Amino acid sequence: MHSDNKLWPESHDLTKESLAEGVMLLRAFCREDAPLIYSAVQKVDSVSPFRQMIVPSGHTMSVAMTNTGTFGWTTDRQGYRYTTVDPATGQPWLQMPEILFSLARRAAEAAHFPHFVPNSCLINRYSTRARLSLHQDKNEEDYTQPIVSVSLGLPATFLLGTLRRSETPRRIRIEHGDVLVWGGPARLIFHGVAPIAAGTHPLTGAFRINLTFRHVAEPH
Ligand SMILES: O=C(O)CCC(=O)C(=O)O
Ligand SMILES: [Mn+2]
Repeated sequence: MHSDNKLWPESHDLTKESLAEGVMLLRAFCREDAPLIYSAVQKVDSVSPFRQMIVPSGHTMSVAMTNTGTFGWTTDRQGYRYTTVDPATGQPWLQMPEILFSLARRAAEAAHFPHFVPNSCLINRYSTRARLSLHQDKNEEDYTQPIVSVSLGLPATFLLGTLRRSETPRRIRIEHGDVLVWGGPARLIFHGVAPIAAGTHPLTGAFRINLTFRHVAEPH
């Protein structure tokens, strides 16, 4: 009798890969819904267009960003923060489309985080050579909820670090439709994205799109 599946419930499941304690890769989790998710991204872009933001050092990010949800992540020379209004338009960020909210909740649940309530979705658009250097997601001021990271379009090499910046990150290939979830003991891991290789994807063309869902603490 095979007891493997009981001992290692997820190691034989090709679609669910535990990468570290609190880090789960859900391969192809949203591949079928990708066209609908991408339509939602285009709707967000029509309200709050993708823009390349400036970091406090004065550099312009290679990744273009927008947001949907109550809170949107932004940066300028003054620093990183969450806002309820898009600084570029002076209008609130688009309310999070139901398809995105429910996707994030289902993914978190599949990764054993059953109580995720995302109120922020940062959307990253990578063109060729765009990259994201090693960082922690820590502007949320609430680390009890996980991060759900949905990827569409061109593939990427995700840099999966640990809680220490000095440790060399693992290189994980992330493809269209993959969802990566990290939380609990892994909530503050360092991570990043290596430069995107040139290519064309049937859905997103010359881009990689990443949606990062988070729960941001309400201001008090
Ligand atoms: O694009 C990705 O896969 C990661 C994005 C990310 O880490 C972020 O937006 O903070
Ligand atoms: Mn991040």
